[in-house]
Amino acid sequence: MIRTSLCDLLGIEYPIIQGGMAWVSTAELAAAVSEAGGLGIIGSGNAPADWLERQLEKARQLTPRPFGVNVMLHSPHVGDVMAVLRKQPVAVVTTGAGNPGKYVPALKEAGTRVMPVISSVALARRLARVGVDALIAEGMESGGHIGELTTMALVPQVVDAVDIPVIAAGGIFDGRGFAAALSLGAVGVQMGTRFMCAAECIIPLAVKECVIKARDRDTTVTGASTGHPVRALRNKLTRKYEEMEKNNAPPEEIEKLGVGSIRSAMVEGDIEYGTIPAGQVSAMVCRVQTAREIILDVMEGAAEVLARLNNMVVK
Ligand code: TUI
Repeated sequence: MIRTSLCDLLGIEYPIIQGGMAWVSTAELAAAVSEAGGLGIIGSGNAPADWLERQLEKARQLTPRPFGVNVMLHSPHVGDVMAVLRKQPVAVVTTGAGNPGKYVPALKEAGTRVMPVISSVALARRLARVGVDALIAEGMESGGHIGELTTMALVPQVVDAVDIPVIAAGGIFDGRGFAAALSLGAVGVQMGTRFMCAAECIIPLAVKECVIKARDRDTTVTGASTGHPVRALRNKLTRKYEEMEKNNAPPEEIEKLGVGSIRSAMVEGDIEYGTIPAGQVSAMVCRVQTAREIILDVMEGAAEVLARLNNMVVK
């Protein structure tokens, strides 16, 4: 089995973190991932603070193991969500879609490990200086809000720029991706898309079926003209985006298309006019598996890859 410094930093068995996906990463999924030896994350997305409080309670009932919360910094509730996390500290906070710098001191004071998701070297350097514990370098293969660089290009640049642990995200599905991440200098991986199809993930089966059916070119990036590019599975909504972007519609109009649309898909099951954020590895997801099966497949696969590569070294 493979252990890295991330296992000791977070008190986990396997260096695999589950992505904090809005309306997908609920207490059920997070607890299952933590119970299986990874780090489960509750995704607070745009949800209000009382939703998070109920999720924290549920997760604590389901597992005594450490878990984390992802804070989406664009959320209108970000202040209240941070206040909950100061009152009821969790082991780890990850952040997305912005610079969490001003929240770092209070989270650290509460004993929480802070691991922002970043998509550029500049923000990685800035956050390393304010004392975050690790960085999650996310390439544009990911689902959801993305930056410009691929995982292959971003991870080694971030590893070289900072002296704190780096976790790779974006485009990682199995032991091959895990081993690749370690090769780039990462101490672990974050995976989102594969966990969408975990048995313990409570999203509608219709959404899981879309991920399972997806082929290599079935994700697209919408909203680039608004400054908030989002990778999602192609459907009627992404076609509407494409049409509006082609016609140079005003960014405010395009932005409106997305409001509430992740919830429409993930809670209401609207697979046509909801947004289904999913990464380029969707094509590799071909069945529902438990969180434990997913984690063991990645870890066993990675050990095989590393052994195979080691055999190529000529002494
Ligand atoms: O955050 C994500 N994935 C997401 S967030 C989301 S909902 C959303 N809706 C509207 C606007 C924005 C988000 C759906 N999926 N992943 C982590 C991630 N963070 N990817 C890229 C970034 C990022 C981008 C810019 C992090 C920091 C950043 O900083 C800009 C700055 O302020 O310096």
